[in-house]
Amino acid sequence: MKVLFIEPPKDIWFVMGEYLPPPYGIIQLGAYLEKNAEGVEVEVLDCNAEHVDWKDMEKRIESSNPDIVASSSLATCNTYVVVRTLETAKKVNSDIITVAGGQHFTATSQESLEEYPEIDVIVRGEGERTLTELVKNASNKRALPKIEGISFRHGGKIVHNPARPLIENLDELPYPGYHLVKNSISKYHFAAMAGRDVRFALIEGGRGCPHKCTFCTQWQHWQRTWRAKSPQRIADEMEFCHRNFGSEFIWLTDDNLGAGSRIGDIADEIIKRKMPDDVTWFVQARCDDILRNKEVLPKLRKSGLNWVLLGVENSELSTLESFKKGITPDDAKTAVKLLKENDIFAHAMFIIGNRKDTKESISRLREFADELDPDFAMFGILTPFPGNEVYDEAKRNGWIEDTNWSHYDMVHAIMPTETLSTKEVQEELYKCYRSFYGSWSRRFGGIFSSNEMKRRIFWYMSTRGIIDQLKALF
Ligand code: B12
Ligand code: SF4
Repeated sequence: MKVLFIEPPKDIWFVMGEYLPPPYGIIQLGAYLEKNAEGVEVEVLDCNAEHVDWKDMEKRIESSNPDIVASSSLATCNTYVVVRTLETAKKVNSDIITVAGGQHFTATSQESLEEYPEIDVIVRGEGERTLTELVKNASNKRALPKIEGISFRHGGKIVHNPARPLIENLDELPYPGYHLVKNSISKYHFAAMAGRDVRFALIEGGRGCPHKCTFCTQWQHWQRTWRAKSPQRIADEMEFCHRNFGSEFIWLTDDNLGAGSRIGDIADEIIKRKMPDDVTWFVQARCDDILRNKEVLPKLRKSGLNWVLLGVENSELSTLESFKKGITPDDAKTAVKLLKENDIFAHAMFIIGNRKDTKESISRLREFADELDPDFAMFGILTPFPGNEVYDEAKRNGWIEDTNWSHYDMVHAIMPTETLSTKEVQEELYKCYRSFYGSWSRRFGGIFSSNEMKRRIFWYMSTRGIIDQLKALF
């Protein structure tokens, strides 16, 4: 039995400049299969790293001759490239079993199986155990109804088997399967964040989130729970990636830092590993978690944490409340200040385009961003991703104007607000970037900053035509 995982050719998210990320979800699944499905051969084809286009992909599938082809969308905007990948596999050999998974296909399992005949099976939610059971039983179609966590077609109908319970202890997972992409390791990078020649790796420290923001799909995907690897295990994985694959810029994929002493303990464990100073790491965080953990920020900085993406989201308390975010605009001000005081790059994310947004409220958001003055600001448009509450509400009310999934990337406007058309929301996004990065004093300060990361980001924002690309969208 051979399983070929394919990371399809994907468009980059242009507002972050140029990058090539390792296909973390599938190398994680591949490593789990190797450990738990004896005799199964695992291969990973990363089309982006190997410069494989659609025609070459066909040849690669032919020469690999797999029994199963599996692919992940990561985000909704990649739906069609996954479907095309599985279609290509079927074209090579219609007996290949095609499997899709990840957040988008989990949330749309019924619609996706109705719409895309090239998908045989969708693995919903956590993939490791479900995929392993599927692979072990792949030659016996009669076993499918017993496999928890899958959706598939049977007798002209779409069947959704019951959900599978989650893995209790994430420390039991194997280390991420970077060996499966070892020939591409030196190519993974995030130019704007760490430089073109710095090796970039992702590491997963936890799954899910205890919060329930309306615009986020994460908490629903992980069955409304939050589980974390131990601090020791997280530091071990960082060390493993650094020592074995030369990784120097590490993105911890967690969406929140977690409660209690956890994040400080992670810092202690990383410091104990005595990795070189040029091994740095990044994490996304809630503003209130930064406030709660202010005492340990110096220790985190010492452990190599040099960049934090803060979910600031909005400048109006009423909007934050409608998002069920559970923070205040003042929390954002304090969090940015604390990060800067600790020499940690403060990156803020804002969301525009909620139902009550007007030209005036978005203008106030721009003023707030200006006053907050993070080292780097990113603005996104509220997007009805299948699996978030915004999607359910928007669908119920008929607000969705654009049903092309490839536009669901928080850069394209998908729906209007009560007072702004979809096109006007798009224009407001451009104005946000132009107002933040167009200011001469900020631009000058950024390009000539003593902080290397800030210089790099401002250089990217001013030379890569990102603002022009945003203008071309309306
Ligand atoms: C790192 C990251 C990125 C990185 C790159 C990652 C990469 N490898 O390409 C960058 C910065 C480039 C990025 C960009 C974007 N991202 Co992003 N990103 C993440 C993040 C933080 C981690 C992803 C990860 O590796 N998770 C760990 C792995 C193990 O989890 P997983 O992929 O879900 O896989 C598990 C299961 O879902 C399942 N599974 C998944 N796929 C498959 C496939 C098969 C066959 C099977 C069997 C099972 C299976 O099994 C896996 C193990 O259990 C997630 C949030 C998160 N914590 O997951 C957001 C997230 C995936 N991103 C998101 C979004 C929206 C985007 C962007 C559109 C921009 C944005 N606004 O952030 C762009 C899209 C770019 C593009 N064209 O692909 C959303 C997706 C929402 C959605 N439904 O679309 C997420 C969930 C963030 C959020 N909280 O909303 N992202
Ligand atoms: S936005 Fe962040 S804090 Fe809110 S539910 Fe999603 S992951 Fe959790």
